[in-house]
Amino acid sequence: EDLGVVAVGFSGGQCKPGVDAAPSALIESGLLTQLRDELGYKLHGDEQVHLYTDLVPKEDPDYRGMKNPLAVSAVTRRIADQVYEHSVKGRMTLTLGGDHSIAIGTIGGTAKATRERLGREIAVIWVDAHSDINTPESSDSGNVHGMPVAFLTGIAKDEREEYFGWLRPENQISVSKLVYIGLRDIDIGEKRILRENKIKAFSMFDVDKHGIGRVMEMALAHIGNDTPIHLSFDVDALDPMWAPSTGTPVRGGLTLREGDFICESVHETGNLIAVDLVEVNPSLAPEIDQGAHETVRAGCSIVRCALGESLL
Ligand code: DIR
Ligand code: MN
Ligand code: MN
Ligand code: MN
Repeated sequence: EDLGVVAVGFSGGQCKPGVDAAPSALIESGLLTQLRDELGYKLHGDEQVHLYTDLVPKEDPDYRGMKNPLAVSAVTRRIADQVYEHSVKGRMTLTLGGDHSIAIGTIGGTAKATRERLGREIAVIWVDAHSDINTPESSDSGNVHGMPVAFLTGIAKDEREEYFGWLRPENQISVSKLVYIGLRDIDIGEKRILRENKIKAFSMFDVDKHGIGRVMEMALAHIGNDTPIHLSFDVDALDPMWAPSTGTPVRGGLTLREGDFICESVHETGNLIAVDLVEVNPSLAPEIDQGAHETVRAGCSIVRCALGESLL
């Protein structure tokens, strides 16, 4: 099977340096080699980590409270093109981030490619401790990695091309085809948005109450069984015990096995078209070397499970 790989060394959607080093760390630990040699994928792409420095302007003042708005908009616009080029050819697409703002590009790209190729809307499974659905106005932090879902659904928008106005209807997803898993740290404004838009969300409460097996049945039933699925996995969905090296760790998260199970279940549908793995930050951890190693290892496991490892 063909696999398009996009390695995104970008950290401008939040304020902590280091998340840009994740793709190299994941690749150096052998992830792509495993996908090629053990899972049998034919890899496509330039096999280089993109830093997009040419797209980062010298001056990038806050706009509607957003930090680095011109840079994040320009970089995600470029990522949307990269992902689109793979996805429109029918390739499974893997994007290694980078902070979660990059999903504006990855999902913007697959949404457009899938409309063109299959005439279909995609569904998105967003696995995260956070719901990343702040509007610029509801955000306390101004970090765009807390806003990608708002821009992708049209809940947040801007007229100006250079401030995400480049997102067109064909790049967007509908709120009814969005499902969250793993939530446990949601801002007040986000809660209102989730409620008002009746968005399907399985928090850690639901994982504890029903078990991950039943949660995945319900999540996939909501999506329907022949809808193309884009899986966007924020490593902070995992408990810091398994993934300490991330910008905003929140205790009480998924076990690594629960994270792997989510990915295996999505793979098993046969409808997966794209995977993002984001927010691995090898420079952050209480015990840095050990923590970074464990987090990279967890990230590799998540990706391998999504791409079909360990299903008989
Ligand atoms: C917070 C934290 N909700 C914000 N968000 C994220 O900044 O909007 N941390 N995504 O990963
Ligand atoms: Mn998160
Ligand atoms: Mn996130
Ligand atoms: Mn398979």
